[in-house]
Amino acid sequence: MTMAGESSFYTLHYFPFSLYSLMTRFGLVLGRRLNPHTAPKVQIKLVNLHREENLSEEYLTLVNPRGQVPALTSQALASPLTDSRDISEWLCEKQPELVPDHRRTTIQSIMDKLYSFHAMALTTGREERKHGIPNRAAELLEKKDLGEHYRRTLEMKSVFHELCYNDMFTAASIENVEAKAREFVQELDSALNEYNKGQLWIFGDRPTILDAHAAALIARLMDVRRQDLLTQRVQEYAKGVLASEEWNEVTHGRTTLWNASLGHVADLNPL
Ligand SMILES: N[C@@H](CCC(=O)N[C@@H](CS)C(=O)NCC(=O)O)C(=O)O
Repeated sequence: MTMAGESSFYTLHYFPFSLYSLMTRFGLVLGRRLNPHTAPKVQIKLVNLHREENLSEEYLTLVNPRGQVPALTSQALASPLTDSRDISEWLCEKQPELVPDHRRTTIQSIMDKLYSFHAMALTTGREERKHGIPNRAAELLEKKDLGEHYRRTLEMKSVFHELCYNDMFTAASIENVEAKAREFVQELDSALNEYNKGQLWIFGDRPTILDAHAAALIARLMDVRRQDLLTQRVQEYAKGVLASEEWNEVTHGRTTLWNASLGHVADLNPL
């Protein structure tokens, strides 16, 4: 049996083209670079959203009833962590060097801004926005031969889907998310102006948990050509991070968005 403590093993349920998964994995990589001795042992497990593995009975029951990635499981946890911010907070408790005391207030304030909106409203293409994100859980519920338990888990996922995605693409909601994204970018820009001085990471030569989240979000915004939301300074910072070994360890040179030239996600090696 695995006991809680330093030797515990964790599993990060992960999809390589999920923004919030990328943020989480980048945090793990940066923490390990800062201090390999305190870095938790985390294996990365693919949850292939393209094959709806997030809607399997096993995933919905044992990992995340919301059917989303990322999620962190372990016998050392009382229950799975099913939100990227919760996973990062757990990581920062284990590796406090990711949140240096004298930067804590700034980091928390910019993280609050980053988590004040869901980036999907900004990164979904025009056509998809028109039709909305299909509720596949509701479609699966049409099947006649579902077991009672699986039916209940799909019903919960379907309700969550409606809550999460129903109003995401209305003009008012997109306008609101764009305004929040600009506030995040503005505050990041000010922090870069004050602390960065041409170095790789936001606060100089050592990364923090904020680099993991901010750089991944900016990478995605650049991948979907939303430079209109970014400042020049923020783009320069992100370009530096995206050229780093640390980012390469997460993406292996891939973009944050899947395209056919990358092949099937199930065949990606390394993940
Ligand atoms: N608040 C969550 C958001 C996670 C999220 O939106 N995950 C997306 C991929 S980036 C997902 O799993 N989508 C599949 C679905 O919702 O069915 C977090 O920060 O972890």
